Amino acid sequence: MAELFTGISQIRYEGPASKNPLAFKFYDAERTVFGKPMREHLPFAMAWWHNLCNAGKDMFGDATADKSFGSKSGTMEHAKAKVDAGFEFMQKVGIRFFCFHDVDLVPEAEDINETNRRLDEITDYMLEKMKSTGIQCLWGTANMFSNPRFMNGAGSSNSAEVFCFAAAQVKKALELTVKLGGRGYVFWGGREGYETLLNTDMKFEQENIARLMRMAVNYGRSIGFKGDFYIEPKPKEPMKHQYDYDAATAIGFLRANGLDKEFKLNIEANHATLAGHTFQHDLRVSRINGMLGSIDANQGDLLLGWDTDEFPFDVYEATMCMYEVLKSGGLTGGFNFDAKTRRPSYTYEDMFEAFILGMDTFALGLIKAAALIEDGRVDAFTAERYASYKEGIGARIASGEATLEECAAKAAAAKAPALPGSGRQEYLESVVNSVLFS
Ligand code: XUL
Ligand code: CO
Repeated sequence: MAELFTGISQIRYEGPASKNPLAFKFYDAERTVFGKPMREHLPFAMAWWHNLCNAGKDMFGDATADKSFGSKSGTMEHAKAKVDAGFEFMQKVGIRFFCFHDVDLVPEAEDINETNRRLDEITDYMLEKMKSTGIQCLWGTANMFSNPRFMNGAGSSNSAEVFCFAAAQVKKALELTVKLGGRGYVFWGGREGYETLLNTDMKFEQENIARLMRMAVNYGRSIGFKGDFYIEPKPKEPMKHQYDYDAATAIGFLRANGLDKEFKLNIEANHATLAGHTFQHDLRVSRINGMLGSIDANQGDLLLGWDTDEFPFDVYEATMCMYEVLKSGGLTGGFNFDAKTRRPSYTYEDMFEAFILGMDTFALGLIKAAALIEDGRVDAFTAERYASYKEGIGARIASGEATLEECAAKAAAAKAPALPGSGRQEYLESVVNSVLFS
């Protein structure tokens, strides 16, 4: 196989002073931070769909990038060329994982049996590459939102035939994930939602989504899938309302349907902000519920109201993300760059520079989050803020022993409580700045 990205060699760490666009400034894979090498903290993954399939087409204009990789789109030859390109790219940039949807890998045929045959062929080819490079699969998923048949959703479709087709895709995508040794399997409910409540049986639709997930768990476990299932929340887009709105909603749904032991969450930065939260908020909700599994590492544009899937460059956000990840004891999944270069950044160099940006941003986030924890002032202040629950009536409340009457008696004896201590937000923000910029 001929080299595709000629003129671009292995991307190396050159340090913060480097001006080389094709070098890492902060991501130093072997550098130990918080007790382990950066590459162990940061299992980065390439999203097959963005990096190898997306050529910059949007609803106002055609593709700007050439992702043909030397062959004709819609053919198995092109599917193989994408595998070649993807593995060369991942090796050169030093990425050890990838994520895929079924239809990212091969062109979909009219007949699902033919699509599945193509998927078998391409994954045989991918397995060879995985063996020779050591690159692994982070997670797999089924695209149950692009084809017109999924206009009303997959598990939530009003059509039982469509539900069955979705089930067939999930079955195959699970088999492929097992074949490729994937760490996880994702459900992103792209069209699992509604456009209008006037035609929607919300209760039935949500129950059916849970049924599809339960079927997937049962089948996955029966074929030896030992990884985590993930829900990837998103509030809207493409649907007006999506049922997996945010982390809290998805956790409630999983618990209500007895799926919370099998599932964790895959939190995407841009989805959290679309839900009106910070990225850190959804990570925190997942972490405190023991369900932070994996991350779709990208960034939105707060001036735009849609999912822009930008490569992350906001070091403050990455620091707060890595703070949650370190407090969570790491991820069972990884950091998937569910991100695309901007439409005017259409060259092969741009693809590399985008990953360098994302990896450097998360490396900085890791370094700064570790420094914030080691500094200790933020954590110590937060712990101290709840000191009144350490003894007396506070301790009895926290242990669940206190009664309403007991609390009321305490309040009556004191006549009125003193004001709680200052929240000192401005002081804490300046601590963060001093850690970030020292
Ligand atoms: C869409 C999105 C998806 C999922 C996988 O917003 O994030 O690419 O990550 O289906
Ligand atoms: Co995503």
